[in-house]
Amino acid sequence: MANAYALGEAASRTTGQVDALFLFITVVSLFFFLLVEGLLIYFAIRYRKRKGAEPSETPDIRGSLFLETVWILIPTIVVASFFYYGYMVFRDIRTPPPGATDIHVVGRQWLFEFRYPDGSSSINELRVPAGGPLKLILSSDDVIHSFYIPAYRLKQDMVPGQYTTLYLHPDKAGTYYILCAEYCGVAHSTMRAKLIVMEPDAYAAWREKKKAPAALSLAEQGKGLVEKSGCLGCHALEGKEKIGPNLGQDFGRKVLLEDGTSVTANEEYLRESILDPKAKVVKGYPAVMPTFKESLSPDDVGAIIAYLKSLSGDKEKDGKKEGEKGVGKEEREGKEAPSAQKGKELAETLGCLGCHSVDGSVRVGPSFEGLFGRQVEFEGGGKATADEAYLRESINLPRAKVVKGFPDVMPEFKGKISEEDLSAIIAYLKTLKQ
Ligand code: HEC
Ligand code: HEC
Ligand SMILES: [Cu+2]
Repeated sequence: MANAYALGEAASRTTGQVDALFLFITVVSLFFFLLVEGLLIYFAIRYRKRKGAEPSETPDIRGSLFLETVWILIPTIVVASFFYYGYMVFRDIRTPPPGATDIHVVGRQWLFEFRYPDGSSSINELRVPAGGPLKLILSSDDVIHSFYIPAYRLKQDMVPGQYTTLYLHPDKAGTYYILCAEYCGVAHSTMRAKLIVMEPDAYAAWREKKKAPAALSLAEQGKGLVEKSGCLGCHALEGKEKIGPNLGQDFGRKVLLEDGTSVTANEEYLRESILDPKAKVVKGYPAVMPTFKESLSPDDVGAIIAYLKSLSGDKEKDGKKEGEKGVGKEEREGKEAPSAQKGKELAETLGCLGCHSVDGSVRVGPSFEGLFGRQVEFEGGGKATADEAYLRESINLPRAKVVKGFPDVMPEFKGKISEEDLSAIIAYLKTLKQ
């Protein structure tokens, strides 16, 4: 997998495409490199100055139209073929596959969060069935990250305040690394997640076993937000228009703008329309829509967009099937006693160790070493003993009590990790004596 020329393992169709392109460019370049260098060395030897040879006059050679044409034409064809082949692969990778499942991915210092159509979410683990294509809608909560799947040969920036997209074809079951490929702060190197592609049967069985998904699907959460935020005062869904355009129009349609240009109504356009409505004003409408930057979180906007998409024409295709087809967060099975070993693995995979050391040194957060039973002082006064209840709260809702002298940057894990996992992590923390 690590080897870019390992053509054998086609984890995804993009793997083979990118590798073949790479191989083509390398082989052609190598051929011309050897040809040119070979001739150079050959001529240098063949026409070298020999000892005792008569000095001879350099022949007066003028241009050769034939030769010059050949050496302009051949490199032009070679370079044009690189471009053409590269462009064809690029175009195929960027073309939306029909029927793709939407998954929102948020990059955060230093973890990846995945939000699925059924309303569930997971951290550092993207679990999907093999076969169906995926559309990842990427964004960032803080700085620029880069979403990189080496086994698929795909990489895409995650930019704060903007959506970017990446299409995946999980063709082959297996576990693949997802890495952050853009330096994003001290714990950048620990920012990694797993893409777990399961056989459809195994996936269905796993979903069957896991607990019911979150109460509301992503689109349903979006519906609630649209009703609550007053959008419907200005927008009808269908039929007679109010002040703004109807919200139930087709996703992906062309929208004519006031300045005469047009845009495709994709996720990025919808996001911008909600957060920065003045940036692109729809033709024939007054620019009166207020911004919702302050009142809607990035997660809320993602949910609203899922709702707007479900209203549009492809609701049969996407909205209904989400129930069975959508992918959900992992609920680890089994009721075994919380084991410190499992807690250790979790602390690694969830990115805790990116911010917390286990050797007493201070990273972004306090060290885990000797934490259990320690007296902790809080920002703004107050103290507590680090007992189980305290650890539990610190992990679920870190904002509730912020440790003195540390920034309030730890992400919430409430609802992102199961009860068993939490117990396992706490069991692990208890083993880290000084
Ligand atoms: C004060 C009235 C008003 C409110 C409230 C309002 N909008 Fe708008 N909206 C408009 C108008 C007018 C336009 C068309 C002009 C423009 O593009 O700014 C528009 C445009 C849009 C567009 C682009 C539509 C298209 O067809 O291209 C979207 C999407 C949108 N609004 C979503 C929302 C959402 C979601 C909310 C609630 C969170 C909301 N709006 C609240 C008045 C409003
Ligand atoms: C983005 C960096 C970051 C990540 C990731 C992170 N933490 Fe933290 N954590 C902090 C910071 C900063 C503090 C101190 C401020 C506070 O209390 O919120 C903290 C505080 C804590 C505390 C309280 C420590 C004390 O001395 O009282 C515990 C327990 C804790 N984290 C556990 C975890 C666990 C378990 C994980 C993984 C599931 C995790 N953290 C992931 C940054 C992080
Ligand atoms: Cu990153």
